[in-house]
Amino acid sequence: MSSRVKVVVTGAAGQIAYSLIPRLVDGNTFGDKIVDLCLVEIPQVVNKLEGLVMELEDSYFPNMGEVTYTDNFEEASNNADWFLLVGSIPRGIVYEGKKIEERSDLLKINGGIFVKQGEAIGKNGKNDAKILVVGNPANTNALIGKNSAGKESQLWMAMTMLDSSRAKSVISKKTGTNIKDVKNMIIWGNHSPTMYPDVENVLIDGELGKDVIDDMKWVEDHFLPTVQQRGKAVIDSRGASSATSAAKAALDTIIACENTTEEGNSFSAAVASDGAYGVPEGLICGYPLITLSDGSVEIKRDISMSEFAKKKFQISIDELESEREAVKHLLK
Ligand code: NAX
Repeated sequence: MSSRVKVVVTGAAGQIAYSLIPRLVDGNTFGDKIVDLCLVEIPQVVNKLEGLVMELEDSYFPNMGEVTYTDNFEEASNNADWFLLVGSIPRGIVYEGKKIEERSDLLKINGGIFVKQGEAIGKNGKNDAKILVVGNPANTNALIGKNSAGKESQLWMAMTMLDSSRAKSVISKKTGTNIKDVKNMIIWGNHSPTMYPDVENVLIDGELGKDVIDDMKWVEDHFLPTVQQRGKAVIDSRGASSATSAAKAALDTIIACENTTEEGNSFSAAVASDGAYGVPEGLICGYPLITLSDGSVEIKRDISMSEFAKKKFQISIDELESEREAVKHLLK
């Protein structure tokens, strides 16, 4: 295995990136590897990255390799192992004279960005590059990027780890279990309020959630809405979207991909469906994933779902299909 890893981060001057970037080089996320960073921003703010690079240099990170910044994604993508695509245009901002409120506008604008980034990754990224899309709408951005990259050996993921961590936290509080003993927390579907956090298959101190939590009223009235709406609750309180928890979730996704998954556990991310669990092929859908000892990442296929779970999951699959329909002109 290489002792160096090159990581490209977009949206590098944003709030998630400020929490994320230092921890990529702190010796935990990539272990002993030397981490070369290439930070990418749009031309209007790229110069701000000079200050961030100064701070990184001033922070004493023995695992930090070369650090560069640019507004040229194509150049940045050259020979990279990991791409953390955090940058996207958020809802609510004025873009080319128009306030972006609708999900369809968001899909359109960000879609264009992900076509170009996908092409560059397919052409210049390592053959076994891993790509984690954080920028929303994450699943559909990843769909567009993967389609434009056109390289099956690269692994495209959209981040649902934050949803999984949020769900673990709610379960840990409900059951009085340490969060480290809450495992196999699957997020099915889209990273949106339609996601289905699987309370039946989660392992709580080694026991199945459906045996420990025998309280469907709590599941329907508290658990599901709390997890599904947590992003909004943070925005309502902070006046800004989740940043430090999103950064931690991105790091946890990398760690999960870089290390073999322990027996019985899984981690959450959305990847392209090959028809698994009845999801239409190609949709980037939240699944339980496992990393094998050879480093490959696969969908875990032995999860059984109740009729209740299947119904909830279908709502999210339908939403993913309608998002795919909205961007079909961007798909090759
Ligand atoms: P910020 O607005 O603080 O930062 C975004 C940065 O991306 C800006 O500096 C902007 O200039 C840059 N950017 C935009 N287009 C770019 C491009 N084409 N190339 C490079 N950089 C570009 O947002 P932040 O709070 O950091 O959030 C980033 C994204 O994460 C948003 O789309 C947000 O919705 C999404 N989130 C996703 C989460 C998930 O679990 N998947 C949770 C947290 C967050 O809501």
